[in-house]
Amino acid sequence: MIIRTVEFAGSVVASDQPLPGELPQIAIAGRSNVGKSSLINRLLGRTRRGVARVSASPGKTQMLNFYEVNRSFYLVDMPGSGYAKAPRAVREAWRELVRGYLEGSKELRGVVYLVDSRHAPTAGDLEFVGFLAETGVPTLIVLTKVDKLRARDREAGLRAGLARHLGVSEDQVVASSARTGEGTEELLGAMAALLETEAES
Ligand SMILES: Nc1nc2c(ncn2[C@@H]2O[C@H](COP(=O)(O)OP(=O)(O)O)[C@@H](O)[C@H]2O)c(=O)[nH]1
Ligand SMILES: [Mg+2]
Repeated sequence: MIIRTVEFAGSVVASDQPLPGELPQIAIAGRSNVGKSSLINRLLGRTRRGVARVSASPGKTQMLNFYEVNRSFYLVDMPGSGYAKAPRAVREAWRELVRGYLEGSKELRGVVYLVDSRHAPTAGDLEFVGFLAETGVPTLIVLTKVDKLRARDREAGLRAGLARHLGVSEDQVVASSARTGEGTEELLGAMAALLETEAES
């Protein structure tokens, strides 16, 4: 997939709010600081002037940001998970927004879920991926920041181990680095494949 145009299309702050338009969507999610903004900028080819802000104060944004790509689909930037140390009310609002969107959007073609390659998946990661499995939305898992791993850790069956841990198949897992660009083409290809499939219902 070649990225030709990217335009901010709007934000959604409540699950009963209409989406910015009717185009098919790929959503991207992961807990705060996992490297989501960096990866979005890498995917969309904006390493210098970012479309998604790399956060200085992570975890603040509680909205879905829609970026219209190639006038043909939305990449939806989901807020960092509400499982961390956020106050209960913030976590509940997050859950309602994210679950409402994932369950309700008719044009959602897939979710890209990010996990930090240096740590085992958290309880929040497991819960989120479990929820995706329940809703049946096609899921890609991206291991982030693999440039930070030592070579021997990389060779130790990282993708297979994570796939087993999360209960997904190994070919759903992409190793990536926003720093080196590793995995970008593979992920764009997988996203293009999801966009080619028809919505299920
Ligand atoms: N080494 C390395 N650092 C990264 C990578 N991606 C993100 N980071 C760093 O991780 C931190 C969080 O990144 P950010 O994209 O804001 O994460 P977000 O909170 O998930 O949007 C920042 O300091 C980034 O520079 C990567 O691929 N490699
Ligand atoms: Mg961010």
